[in-house]
Amino acid sequence: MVKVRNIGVFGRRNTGKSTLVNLLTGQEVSIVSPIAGTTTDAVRKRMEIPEIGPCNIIDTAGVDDTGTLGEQRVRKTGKIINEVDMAILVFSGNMFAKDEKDLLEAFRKNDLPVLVVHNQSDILPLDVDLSTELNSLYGVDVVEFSCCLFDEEAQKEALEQLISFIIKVMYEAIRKNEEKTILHGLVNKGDKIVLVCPVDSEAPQGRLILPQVMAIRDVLDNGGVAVVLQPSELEQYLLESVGEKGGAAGNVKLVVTDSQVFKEVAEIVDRVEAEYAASSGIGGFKIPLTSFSILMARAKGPFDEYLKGIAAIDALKDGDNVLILESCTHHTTCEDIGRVKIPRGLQRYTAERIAAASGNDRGDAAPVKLNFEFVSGLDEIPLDREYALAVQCGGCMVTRKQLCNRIKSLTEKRIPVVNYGMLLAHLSGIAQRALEPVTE
Ligand SMILES: Nc1nc2c(ncn2[C@@H]2O[C@H](COP(=O)(O)OP(=O)(O)O)[C@@H](O)[C@H]2O)c(=O)[nH]1
Ligand SMILES: [Mg+2]
Repeated sequence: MVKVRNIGVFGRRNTGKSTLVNLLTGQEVSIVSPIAGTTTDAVRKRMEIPEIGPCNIIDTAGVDDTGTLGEQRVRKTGKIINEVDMAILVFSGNMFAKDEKDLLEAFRKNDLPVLVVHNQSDILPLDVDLSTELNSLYGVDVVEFSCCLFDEEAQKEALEQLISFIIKVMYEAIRKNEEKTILHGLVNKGDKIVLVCPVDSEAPQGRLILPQVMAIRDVLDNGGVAVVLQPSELEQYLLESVGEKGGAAGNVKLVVTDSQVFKEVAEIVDRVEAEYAASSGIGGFKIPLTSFSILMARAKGPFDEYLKGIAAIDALKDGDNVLILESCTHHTTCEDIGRVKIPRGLQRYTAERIAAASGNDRGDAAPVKLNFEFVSGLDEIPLDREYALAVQCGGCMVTRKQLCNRIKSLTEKRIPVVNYGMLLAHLSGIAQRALEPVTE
């Protein structure tokens, strides 16, 4: 899967942002004019950057826009800061003042690498002292640039130099935000990783699902051995492998299973452990067991926040507000999980937990009503209400950075967050065991 990176172009009006975007992408995509405020909406254009691959260049409205409409545009620009992997800050005429400083501050808050471009340098060249000062104060590269050079060769050369700076900053961005692999830190050379992949009616025709493929690849990349089997083959395999190698040493490093069959798999693992203890007389032999959804949560999002969020599930009470964040709007199975499965499961679980806590039978628990609110895609999160919990979807359609930024806006307000997979694991009582191998 090829990843598309996002680059936002920011700055005041009339600094030549749209002209620069057009030049970079080699196409007339944004309307350019000397009238301030021409670009009213963010314009995205795809371009291929050498070494980096496909990128969306996002042209934004000037941050110095005024009036009600202007304010809306400025807000939208702020939203884009949350979505991009790196920023290009355009200024000109050596005017580096409040707007530019505010932007740098916003980038810094988001841990967003930035390249500063002094445009329109044909009109007024970049002041070298200013450049040095910006570099030492903010640690940014400042590139002197012009979109309107007469000499075609010189323009081409300048553009190439600019792109090489973009590549440099993008590398920094990638290094900072690279998604972790699904098994990061869990598999070393020679490790045997058993992947339990049920092929049932829910499995896609003729292929494996993404987390399974990712896990196989990760094992291969690390020189491990991937054993892929269905639940029905697991017990026999584990027994043989334990018998052969004689116990824990050099044996199965980890079993990863689909959550749907977690309990069944856990029972098998327990049986094998007990059988080994009985036949060898050596106790305490454990085969670590986790689930694909726990591994995905660990690879994709702010896992430590999710771990903290789990406690909040057990503190929910009647009338609490719960926010469901669906980052992929089109995916029907995800939608079903977010709109139906989680609300229903969470209310039932909470009712039973409250009943059990007060010594009542879970069977005649008083129903609990939670108020669910849904936010789709990267829409703005309504943070004016109090939420007892937020539940984020797996986030397969968004980047790690986008996901982490979104969740940061919640945790800053002390709203606990979990994700779909971890919530479902907790509701079905498997979270604790599935988390064990990944939380020591
Ligand atoms: N001389 C000169 N004019 C430029 C340069 N870049 C952009 N312009 C002009 O500056 C004006 C504003 O450009 P535009 O791209 O619309 O600015 P934006 O508001 O930042 O998007 C237009 O008239 C452009 O032709 C440059 O490097 N040199
Ligand atoms: Mg513009």
